[in-house]
Amino acid sequence: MQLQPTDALLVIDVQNDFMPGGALPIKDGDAVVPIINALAKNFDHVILTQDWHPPQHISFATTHSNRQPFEVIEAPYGPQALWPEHVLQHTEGAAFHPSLHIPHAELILRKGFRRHIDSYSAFLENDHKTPTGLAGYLRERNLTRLFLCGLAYDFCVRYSALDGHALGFETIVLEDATRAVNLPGSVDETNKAFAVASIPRITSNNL
Ligand code: VGL
Ligand code: ZN
Repeated sequence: MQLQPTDALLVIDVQNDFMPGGALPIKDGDAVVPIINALAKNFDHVILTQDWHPPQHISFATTHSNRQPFEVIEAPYGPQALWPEHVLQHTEGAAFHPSLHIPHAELILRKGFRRHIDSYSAFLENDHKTPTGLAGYLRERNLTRLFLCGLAYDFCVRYSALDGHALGFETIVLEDATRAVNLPGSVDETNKAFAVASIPRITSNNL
């Protein structure tokens, strides 16, 4: 596959709390770091996202009484999964993995920074309506094709890819540069949703 000047690499949530030993660990999460560092060298445009929650965020099980991580609650905007407290603003857990090395990354987009609404997607918060501003940024800069990687395949990569596609960007997932949280059914559902939307899953050696 030939890369073009209008391509962008979107690196989702490569943050300490999602790594083994972190607050919301993803199995082998750290394995994506060297792959993404190598990938990024092929792109003129790289955008990083950073999940960035305040204390008592709606997605934390501890914010609600008698709730456990991985349960789902009904939020005013729809179903919301609950998680251990993670990526608290300005903590080490919210920092990027120390080995992530992409000096030319041009934008760090923070999301999930408001207490009462979560944002898995880099484009729309979890009400599936409120824009983060990323679509406008990409359009103004004429970045039309997106390659997604990072964490987690079945949550933030999933919703970012689906929204990017729905908003009119050509969207491709670099599957070997992602890892999944793997809740029951979550990877199968993600694969199905990508197939329905005709979002290709490729490996980074195709670039
Ligand atoms: C994520 C769960 C909660 C992700 C973020 O980056 O996929 N998952 N917050
Ligand atoms: Zn989060």
